[in-house]
Amino acid sequence: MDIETLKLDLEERLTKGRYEHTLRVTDTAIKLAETFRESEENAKIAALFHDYCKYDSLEEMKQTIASNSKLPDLLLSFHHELWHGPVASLRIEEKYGITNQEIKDAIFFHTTGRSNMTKLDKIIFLADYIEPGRDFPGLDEVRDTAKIDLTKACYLAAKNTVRYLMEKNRTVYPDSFHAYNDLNQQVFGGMKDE
Ligand code: DGI
Ligand code: FE
Ligand code: FE
Repeated sequence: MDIETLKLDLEERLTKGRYEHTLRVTDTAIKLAETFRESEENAKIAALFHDYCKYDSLEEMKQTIASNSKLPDLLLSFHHELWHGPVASLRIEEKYGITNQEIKDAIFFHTTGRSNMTKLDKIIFLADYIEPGRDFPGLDEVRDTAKIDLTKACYLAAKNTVRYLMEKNRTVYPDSFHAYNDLNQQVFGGMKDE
């Protein structure tokens, strides 16, 4: 795949701000891959494509989800912000022939996370959260943790996201809860709550 062609495609599909976010996520993901010994090439491709469908028409995404058995219909009962990752995981196979399941999954789950996240899932989920353009409460702790413990940093990001959604009275997609619970058990050793 020619990265320069892909970047031109991204620049056309995304706003300037979103394109710049994508480049910052890509840099961050490559650094995390280096630190935590994951394929830098896979991190780069997954990061470049993670928001590929961010501005696709809602009608078109709805049709794609409803008609494709790989995308759960449950998505349609939740906020449309959750659609762009799963839809992108299909589009990049159609348009760029990307069949690598790890890359497709990291893109699919980048917004919510999931149970049993792969290392690449964690890298993309975290890079999207901590890229230098972001500014959330609690971000400094997540950024510091990301230098030494990938799973714990993802746990903090997942916890902050679930808490934020609840505070705003938004619904929480099941995979976001599954990510939170599973990362909690990975960090705290799966001890029974006391
Ligand atoms: O695409 P980005 O803006 O870079 O970031 P993203 O894909 O992580 O998140 C997009 C939005 O999705 C963000 O405003 C928070 C929201 N979101 C994340 N998890 C959930 C969620 N919204 C709902 N309703 N439920 C979730 O579980
Ligand atoms: Fe996104
Ligand atoms: Fe993003």
